[in-house]
Amino acid sequence: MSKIQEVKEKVEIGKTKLIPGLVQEALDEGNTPGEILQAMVDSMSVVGEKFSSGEIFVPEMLIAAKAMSKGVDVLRPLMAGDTATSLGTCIIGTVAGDLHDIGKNLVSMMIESAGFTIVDLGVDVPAERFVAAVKENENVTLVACSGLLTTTMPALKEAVQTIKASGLDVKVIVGGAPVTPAYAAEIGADGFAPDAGSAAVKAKELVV
Ligand code: B1M
Repeated sequence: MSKIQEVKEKVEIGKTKLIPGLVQEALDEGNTPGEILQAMVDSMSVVGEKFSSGEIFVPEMLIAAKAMSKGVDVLRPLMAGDTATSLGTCIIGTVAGDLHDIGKNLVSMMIESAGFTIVDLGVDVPAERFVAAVKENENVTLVACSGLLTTTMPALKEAVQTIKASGLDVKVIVGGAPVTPAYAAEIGADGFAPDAGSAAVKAKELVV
């Protein structure tokens, strides 16, 4: 079995301690960081399907997520690229009621590599916290809000609308599995991206 296949399988079953070593071996085998990342993203899709079908439960989903995070830690320095901060500061967080952070962390990494300074508010971030963070930090040009649950889509709407109502001069980008371009437009976001790579492209586009 190839190392990349092994990474995929071991993330699925949450073998957290093995993952950093396996990711390194997959790199040594000549796989690119992007290919390894995609393998781990695919693992999480499998985990999601197994959860939906009742084959696994929240604890298994959680350990798989931890395993993926360990793998991302190994890839991060290789994917970070140029960290020039000329595009200003980006406040990022997962919206209120939502604890999913893997996608948000990948988006954060890619937006940082596009040239933003990142202030990460973590998960379960209330709308007002985004506004406060814009005021507390210097040269904030962008707020990035992630939401993974259909039940937290209203929180995404509240975040965008609270930021817009504050009158602060910042762009807002939204994304996450249930978010569509139409929903992003409907709630008044300036931008939407379906994945981490395109979030970085869109982020740059919004502020230059
Ligand atoms: Co949860 N979960 N989860 N979960 N979980 C999903 C999302 C789910 C689809 C699983 C399923 O049923 N198949 C489902 C949501 C269904 C729905 O709403 N339609 C679900 C559910 C139901 C739940 C709970 C309610 C389960 C329960 O308790 N009964 C619960 C909710 C807790 C809460 O948040 N309040 C819950 C809990 C959890 C864990 C804590 C156990 C764990 C998260 C751990 C963590 O994140 N640290 C977890 C996990 C791991 C998942 C799955 C399996 C994987 C998520 C993930 O990390 N994907 C997920 C199933 C799935 O996604 N297929 C699932 C990999 C990641 C790279 O992709 O996050 O989509 P993603 O990010 C992508 C894009 O979406 C996009 O770019 C990213 C990278 O390319 N993107 C943006 C994300 N944010 C963006 C922002 C942008 C732009 C793009 O601009 C700002």
